[in-house]
Formats: sequence, structure tokens, C-alpha cells
Amino acid sequence: MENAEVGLIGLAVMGANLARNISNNGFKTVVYNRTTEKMTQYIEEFGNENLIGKESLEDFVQSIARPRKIIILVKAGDAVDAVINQLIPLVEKGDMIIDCGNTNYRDTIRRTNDLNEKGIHFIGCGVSGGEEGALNGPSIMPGGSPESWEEMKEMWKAIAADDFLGGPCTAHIGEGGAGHYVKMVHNGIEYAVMQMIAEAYDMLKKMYGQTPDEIAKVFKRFNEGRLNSFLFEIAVPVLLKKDGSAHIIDVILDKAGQKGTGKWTAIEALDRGIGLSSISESVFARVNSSYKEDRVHLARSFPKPELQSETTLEEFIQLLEQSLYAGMLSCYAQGFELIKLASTEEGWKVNLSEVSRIWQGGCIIRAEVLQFLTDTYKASGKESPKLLELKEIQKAINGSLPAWRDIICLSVQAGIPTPALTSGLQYIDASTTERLPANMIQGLRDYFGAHTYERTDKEGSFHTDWSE
Ligand code: 2AM
Repeated sequence: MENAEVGLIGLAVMGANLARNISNNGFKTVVYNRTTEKMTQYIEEFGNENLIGKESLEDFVQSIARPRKIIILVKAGDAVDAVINQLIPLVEKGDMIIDCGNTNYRDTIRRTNDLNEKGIHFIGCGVSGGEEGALNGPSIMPGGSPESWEEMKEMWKAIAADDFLGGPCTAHIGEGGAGHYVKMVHNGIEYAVMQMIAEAYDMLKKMYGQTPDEIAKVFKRFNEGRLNSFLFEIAVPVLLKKDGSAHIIDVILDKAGQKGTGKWTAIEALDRGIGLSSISESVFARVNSSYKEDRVHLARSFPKPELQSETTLEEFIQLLEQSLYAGMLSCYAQGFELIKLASTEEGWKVNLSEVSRIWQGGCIIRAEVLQFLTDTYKASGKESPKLLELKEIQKAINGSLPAWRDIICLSVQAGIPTPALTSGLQYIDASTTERLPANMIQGLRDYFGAHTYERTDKEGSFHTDWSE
């Protein structure tokens, strides 16, 4: 093959599947992998007239038509810099290097600036959908220059998932680190939604003694309604699958792993100064889970109360459904506010309506609730309004609030931790309370540190000698 339309470096599972997706859609693709054997095996299995491999990086780069499009899918961090440094002497002005890994957006900004000076476009591009999505249609979140989007949009649109509205799950997110930023927040929301599902499972199991099969039935029912989502869909087989006579879920050690994108999202919220409690609490929940030995030891000293509730199982399930729905709306409200703030501060001009649209298909958080958000954003006539200010969102959350409060009360009474659901409600309550007790904080700060305070009845900055 002469003049491949695109090159891809890194044939671990995501890269391998993405290259197959691209070539299956008719784009002549050339691949390269540091370990040549992996490339030759891959080409033996999947190679065709649209998909070839090269053993040397020089041959690989030379076989791509200019301006070159070179996708990198190697481990985020130093490996990305290593590959870029190897590419720099081989590529030419106007070429595009696209990092589709889960890279920290600050690294993306640095690399974009470095490569810009050399006349090379660098595109940080979020890709969500796991292995299956990479192969059959992920949600694709490219950052980078508008020119690079124009060059690449035909390919992104061809390989992306369908948004169920007749469009592809991709859009130009914004310049610089915008694509990786939005992917990071996507993952943060994913943490929170998964934590809420886990909390629902825990309550059904511990309060109502439900078996995995019974909980699977409840989740299947949820998935048939407005909670319909990829994560609820896969929760059913995760609950049902057996290893011999035991449900696998019952023998999985209760320590949750993480790779860092949720933590980055929480750190971003702290650094930029914005509430993001459900996502942050979900990161803490995973961290807390890792202290298994301590928990086992301390459980003996802190017995949990028996649930004393008259709420029937069926009533509980209905309350839970409403809580989960409002909880998810709260997660999105938080995540979108973070994107909006970062977008303003970084000058990215991210369109939140488009973000919710391109998350409707392909990605891990794809869900019916995102269609509701997209419709609501569109109906508002504004590009990126605050979700909590939109009437439809207010109606949906207000309609679920009594149920949500009941669920939180029940879980607290039973001693079952529900940090994501609880903090989601706290976020709503705190964000919608006219007068918070921050006046008390200000009084205390002024007392011990003369930090001064503002007043509601006159302008200015005030200090009181409190001890007098
Ligand atoms: P490998 O097969 O030679 O290990 C996921 O780790 C992918 O990133 C693999 O394709 C791996 O290549 C590649 N990778 C990791 N570190 C790399 C590096 N420093 N340079 C090039 N490729 C790297």
C-alpha cells in the first residue's frame, strides 16, 4: 500500500481495535509497534489491503500521505513523550500527531505548545468505549486546532458511534487540552455513576437480603426505564455470572482499583475551586475500599444497626429508582459545571450541548439520561447553560427529591455508606440554599485570624474586635 491515509502507533488492545475500526471504514491504515512481533502477529490476523504494518518507524512515517495523521495509543505518560521524540525528526510541517490515550490534559497542553513551535499539529483526543467501542464505534473527543479537526473530521465521524439522532458521537471539543479534559470529566462521571450503582446493590443486599439474581432483576427493570444505560445493562450479567455454583460477584474481593482519571477530576475541582462532591466522594470510596484489612478488623468494634423500616421492598425499589435518576442528574450537573469553568478559564469554548450529545453513544457512560440532557440543552436555546437553572432539570430533580431524601435516611439508619448518592443530594441542597452557614465560618475566621468579612447590609470589608 502506498500513501496510507492514517498511521497508528501502539498495538495494545485499544490501538489494535481502533486501527481495525479505521481500516474497516475504508481508510488505508498503516500500523507500527515498538515490539515488531506484536505487529506481525496482528497483521497476520487482521491485515488486508486497507491495513498494513511497518517494522521501522521511518518506513511507517514515509508510507503515510501528507499532511500525515499519526495516532499514538501507548501508555499515558513518558511513553507518549518517547514516541513523540522519535517522530519529531521524521515528520514535517503541517503533519498531525494525535494522542488517543488517557493523557492528563496539562501534558497535552505542554506537548501542543512544544509541537506548535515546530509547525506540527498535536491533538489530544479522548476516546471512550473500551475495547468494544474502539472496534465498533467509540465516543471520540478531539481537541487541538480547528485546522486539524477539518483534516480529520471525516475519519472521526466515520469511525465514531451513532448518537441515536442520526449523527456521530464526535465533535471538535476545543483547542489545546480540551479533548483530554472532557474525557477526564467523562471518566469522573463514570466513577460516580458506578459508585451509585454499587451503593444501590449494597442497600438491596444488606437491607432487604436480596440475592445477586434478585438484584439483577431490579437492575434489569431499571434498565428498561429512564435509567437505561450501558452501565446498568452490564451490571445485570456482572450479578448473574457464576463460577461453578457461586456467583462471581460474591467472591470478588471488595477493593476497587483505579487508574487516575477520577482522581485528576477531583483535583481539578479543588484546584479550580468548584463543587464536585459526587465524583470526589467516589474516588474516596474506592480509596476507602482498599483498606480491607482495617475494615475487617474495625467492623467488629462498630456493629451496624438492624434496619427498622416499614418501607416494603417494592416501595424501596421505587424510591431507589428515583434517587438514582436524580443522583445521575446531580453528577452531570457537577461534571458539566467543571468543564464549563475550565473552558472559560482556558478559552476552549466547549459546547456542553455537544458534549452531552457525543456521550449518548459509544462511551461507557452512554445513557438515556444524556439524551434528556441534550434535548434540554437544545430547548434552552443557549449553548452551555447551568443545568440546575433549566426548568426541565429542576422538575426532574424536584420530582425525585422526597424519594432521594428517604433513601439517604434509610441508608444512614442502616449504617450503609452511600457517599455518592448522599453527596449528590448534598450538592443539590447546598447549591440551591439561599443562606448557608458560611457567615458562621466568616465570624470564626475573623475572630482568630482577623480575616475580615463582608456584610449583607453594607459594602466593604469588615473586622470586629470579638473579645471586647
Ligand atoms: P510494546 O508492545 O513494544 O510494549 C501499550 O503499552 C502499548 O504502548 C504497546 O503497544 C507498547 O509497545 C507501547 N509502548 C509502551 N511504551 C512505549 C515506548 N516507550 N515507546 C513505544 N511504544 C511504547
